[in-house]
Amino acid sequence: MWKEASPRTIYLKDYQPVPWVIRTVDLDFRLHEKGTRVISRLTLERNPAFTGQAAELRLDGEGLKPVWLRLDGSELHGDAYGIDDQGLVLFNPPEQFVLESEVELAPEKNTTLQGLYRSGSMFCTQCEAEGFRHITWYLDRPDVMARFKVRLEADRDKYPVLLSNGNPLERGELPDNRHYAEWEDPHPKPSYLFALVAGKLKYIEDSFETASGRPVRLRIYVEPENIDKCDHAMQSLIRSMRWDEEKYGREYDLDVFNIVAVNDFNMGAMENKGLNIFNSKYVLARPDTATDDDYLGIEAVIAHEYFHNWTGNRITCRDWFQLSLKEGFTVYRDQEFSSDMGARGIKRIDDVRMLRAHQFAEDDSPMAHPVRPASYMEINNFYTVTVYEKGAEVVRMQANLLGPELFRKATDIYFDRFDGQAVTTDDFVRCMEDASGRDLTQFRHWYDYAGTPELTVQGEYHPDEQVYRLQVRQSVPDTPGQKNKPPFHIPLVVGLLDSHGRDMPLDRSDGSARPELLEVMEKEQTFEFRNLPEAPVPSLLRGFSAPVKLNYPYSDAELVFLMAHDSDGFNRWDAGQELAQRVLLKLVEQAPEGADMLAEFTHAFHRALDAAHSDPALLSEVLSLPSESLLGERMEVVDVEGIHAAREQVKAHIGKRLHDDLLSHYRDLGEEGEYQVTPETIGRRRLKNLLLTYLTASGSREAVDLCVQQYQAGHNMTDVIHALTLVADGDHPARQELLDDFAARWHADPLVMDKWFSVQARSSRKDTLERVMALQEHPAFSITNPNKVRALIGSFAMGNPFCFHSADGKGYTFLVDKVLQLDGINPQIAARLLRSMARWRHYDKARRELARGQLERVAGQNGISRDVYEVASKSLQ
Ligand code: 0A1
Ligand code: ZN
Repeated sequence: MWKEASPRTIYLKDYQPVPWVIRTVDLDFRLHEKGTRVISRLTLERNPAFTGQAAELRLDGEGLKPVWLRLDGSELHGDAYGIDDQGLVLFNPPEQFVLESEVELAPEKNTTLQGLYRSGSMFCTQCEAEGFRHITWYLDRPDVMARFKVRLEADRDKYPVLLSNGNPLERGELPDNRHYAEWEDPHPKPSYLFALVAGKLKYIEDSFETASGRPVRLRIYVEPENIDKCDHAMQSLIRSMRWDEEKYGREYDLDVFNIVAVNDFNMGAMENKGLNIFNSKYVLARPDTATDDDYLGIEAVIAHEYFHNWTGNRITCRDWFQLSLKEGFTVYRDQEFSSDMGARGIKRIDDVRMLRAHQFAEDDSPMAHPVRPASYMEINNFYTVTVYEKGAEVVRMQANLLGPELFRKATDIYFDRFDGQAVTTDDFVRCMEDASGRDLTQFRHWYDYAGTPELTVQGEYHPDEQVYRLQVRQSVPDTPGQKNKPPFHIPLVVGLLDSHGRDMPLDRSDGSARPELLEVMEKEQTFEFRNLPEAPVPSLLRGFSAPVKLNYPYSDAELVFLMAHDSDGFNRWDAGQELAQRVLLKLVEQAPEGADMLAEFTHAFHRALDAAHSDPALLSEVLSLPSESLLGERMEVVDVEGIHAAREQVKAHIGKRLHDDLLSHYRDLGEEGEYQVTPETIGRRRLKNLLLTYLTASGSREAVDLCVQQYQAGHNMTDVIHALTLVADGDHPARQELLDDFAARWHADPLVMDKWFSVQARSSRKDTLERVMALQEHPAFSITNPNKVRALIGSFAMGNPFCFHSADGKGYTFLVDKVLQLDGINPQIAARLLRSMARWRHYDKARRELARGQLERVAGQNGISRDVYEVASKSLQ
């Protein structure tokens, strides 16, 4: 906690290697319900890479109660060291020495969920980014990589399972009904990858043989009642291990790989070496408890954490500014894995939908920052969609610029060159350059500058020359601390459609070997295509080839044409979305042409719905309306009520006009046989549930009854929760009955109850805020559990713009009350919630004033955390 003055800002430009390095770490944990002790033995020596002058050595350590300290075996004299609230300083240590210490911790009181803490009846840890300093004195920074040996001891009955990183050594019994286990990790690692778990857990086990024949024992540990919900996670792990061998030539490197699911966790999961710790949301699944999206999320997060073993652990980050080195690349890898396992086209649409909704919004907010930030107050605030998802797009662009062979060559160079080191995003890009012989100097702007570039494109056909010219202009908006940015290097993939909707052969006047790939490098640039017998319709930014906003003056008719014919599935979908946005925005404006446009749109919708042989998954993407927040982003001043009303109007119109057709398609798509998680079955369920949404919006009695029937049939959680969501959004007489029924059935399953909280918090009913407040008293709610906070308060603030931004400002006041309450419990979660206010300047004057007042209330609070202070103060800038 900081007090009066503003907290410090840390700058990338100040990076310095450490004066001393740690070679080995021996840790001994004596776990107790009260008075846990940690004994540490570090071997330190001067860092040959450090050239500066340093007489003293500063070790990080926060909230540690010192018991004793020894240097080379002798107790340290009081004048040889100092301790403050940041750590331990040794005033004049020798060139090489052993530092031993014992500290006392209180994990049972740790609600921040960083460092060592308790989740339910177990002990566990979370050390990224700077949690290890809450465990013992250390050089808690990623460029210090050491070999760890860990011994843990605890009560034998309460904590029969004792886990840490690496391979197991011996275990044994101790007096007083205690026992111990020893673990050794042969791979040097930074402290943020340290982990331990102690608890009464059950596991499922499988095995994997690596390509070079190394057997690996795989286990997933969970609380006993969840043992029947681990199979999907295990299968996902096995598929990830095989995929990384096949696609990147990366094998696993320990004898065991353990995963533990915990209920109290700040994020999705953590890639600790050989011992991944997961939020139980990303492990546990059974058809009656988890939705299709949960299943897909589990597959993606299991893969993500596994892939970190190479991209993050073997090769890690030099400093936290380089976070996207591991996160951007690993997200790119998990996206590709999911695409290979499932439906590539759908995955791309879902990823881009999410990027546009969240990352574009962040980039256009006071919290905007580059993929590689230049400064931060609190690093935990930089685990963002920009570092993760935009970072993945930046890797994707490089992969596409190089093509698959050269990209593989580049990643081989990367793994070979940097194994065992802590490196930078620049080192990564240099591998791309070395593999391809290309100069990516200008491309590096993607890492250094924030803001979403905008491309404005115009086309001109010259019949006399049979030439088509595309003029492309780029601009990158100003963002906090960054103005007048230089032009980026933007890969713009295009196609040209003839009047029948077929791709025309592309022949660039500059003779380019990949004519579909326009490399936009200048502020303004013209690309010429020749030998075109007729004027084409351009299909631009195919596959979303760069994370940019695109402006091209398409007529509505051209969008309809692209929707029907574009050979690029992504752009077919995107044309439909653009059309839908236009209609919705016209209705928001209440423009006279809105009604005609809606009629046209409904026609197009109907045609798409009835088209023979369409893929249900893609159809469900095409027929989904853009979200309220996305529409808000297209408006100068967000019209909260107007947007909500327009979306409701369109849904109701389609629901009524196409009622019987929707109904018959709904019936055709009905559940058949046993629940399966395949791209086909997921696609069918998505479409079926979307159709039910439109039907319900029609207000017909029949439709609402269908929801109740679908709920009661209870085939799987996907169908059940969707039906409940629809019923909970209105005032159907069965509403309360179904909500009560659900809670009665699932009250003991925390993950399922999260869905119940979230459904109610997302409802657009007038009484939603009141309900959300009341639900905080529900026995299944807990303010100290991040999943619960996200399900109830997060869903309200981030997933319900209509109610959260209500004109009376009550949403803002409630949120800030919760942020201030949570700040004393878990600052990371508090800061994340507060981000929902960051775009306050995009609203009307009355809302702006209300929001500003609340943000000032936070910023003016004495003793708030660095995490929350940073978000509040930057939001107000
Ligand atoms: N590295 C993890 C995410 C993670 C980050 C921070 C955490 O605590 C503050 C926890 C997890 C990942 O990318 O999955
Ligand atoms: Zn990650």
